[in-house]
Amino acid sequence: MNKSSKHRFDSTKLSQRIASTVASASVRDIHTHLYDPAFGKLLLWGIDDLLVYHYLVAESFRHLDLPYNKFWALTKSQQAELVWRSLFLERAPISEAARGVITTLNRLGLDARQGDLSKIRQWFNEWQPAAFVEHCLDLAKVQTVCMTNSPFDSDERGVWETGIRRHPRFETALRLDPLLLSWKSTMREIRIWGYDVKATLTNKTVLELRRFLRDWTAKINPNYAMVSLPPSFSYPTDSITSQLLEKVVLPHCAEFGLPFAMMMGVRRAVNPGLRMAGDGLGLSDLRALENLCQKYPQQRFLVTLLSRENQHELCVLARKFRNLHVFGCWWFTNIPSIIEEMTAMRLELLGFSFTAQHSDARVVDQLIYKWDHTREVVTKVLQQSYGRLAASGWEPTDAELQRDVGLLLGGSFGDFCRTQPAVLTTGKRSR
Ligand code: RAT
Ligand code: ZN
Repeated sequence: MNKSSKHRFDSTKLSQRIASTVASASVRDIHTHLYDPAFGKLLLWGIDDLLVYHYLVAESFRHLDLPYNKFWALTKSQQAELVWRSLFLERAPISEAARGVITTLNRLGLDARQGDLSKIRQWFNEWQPAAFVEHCLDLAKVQTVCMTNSPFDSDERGVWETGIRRHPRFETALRLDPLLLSWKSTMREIRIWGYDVKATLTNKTVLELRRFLRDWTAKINPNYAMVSLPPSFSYPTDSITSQLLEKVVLPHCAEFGLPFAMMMGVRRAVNPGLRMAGDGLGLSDLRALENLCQKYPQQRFLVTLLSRENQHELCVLARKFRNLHVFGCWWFTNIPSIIEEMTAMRLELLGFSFTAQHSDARVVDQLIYKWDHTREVVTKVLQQSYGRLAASGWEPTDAELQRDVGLLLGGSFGDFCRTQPAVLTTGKRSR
């Protein structure tokens, strides 16, 4: 056998098989800010919500001749009109978030080129929210979405407390940012809700916080607990965040078998005038993550990072710790050029043991573009990777393609969440 000869295969056919597999694969969207229709007005949808998406507001302000507070004083429709004018009429909607609106409108059967928002609004007005949600999920081929559920959000609390009939395609996640990052004010709120907590983490306070988390876990039945963390996060330290993790959150996760998701690297309110659009990013200290993975081998950590410069180090860390699952191209990394490099790198370092993307959708219609755009890039990356593999002598069958793509779009996350903690126990190093 001539060892140097490349395996012969029909690369056009393989590329087509990959494209159609990715296009038809069903997605499990593991992190969004969408709400089950039962949450009423918390569920965002329609053209105005699409246009006032904070990703677009930030971009729009680069062109608007208007102080921030004047913009915020406008109605949602007026704000949407300004965004439409500045990003869609006065220049081409070339950015990822702006193109997203175009993809979405086109897939909904609307002519984005007509320029007239009122016609587009009319079209949306004819929908009932629940039917529209179903339509978007189906168009995006998204089987389930995971919400972000915060006991600290007063609107959301109200809904959970009145009791609701849950939609089967909306899963839940328990968001704990206020508890871990604004302890003093959050502690006061928790006390008002009937838990006997004090500013110092006495035994009693720890027990009461565990009771609080237990109550919310019973109420919402989350897939995982979660927090977003600033670049300054480090572990271990004697900070209250570190202590709360050790004494309250991680023991709670262990008790309920919950993975703990950390979204690392966000700098909140870099420009407060922009409100939700004013957050930035910074490099995370991945030693903190390494220390957590090392110290809690039976705790499963789900991690996504905001800084592009951290991504390679994260992949290497995931090779060392099987209790670490890498997911998504988060927020500022959710742009085609970076998704492409991150997905290629992850495949090369981690095989299929990661989750390629989450949508982070806040408006249900966004599921359409977020997943369409991700599918475009994942297809391209897989065509290159499988192309190389086939040239090396392993051409995948259709069934294998379906299996592997399924892993990237939620299957691998499901496998990770099902791993029994006992399996994750580390062995002691013997040399
Ligand atoms: O992507 C976003 O919409 C951000 O505003 C954040 O919500 C981020 O995804 C987060 O979950 O903290
Ligand atoms: Zn998010």
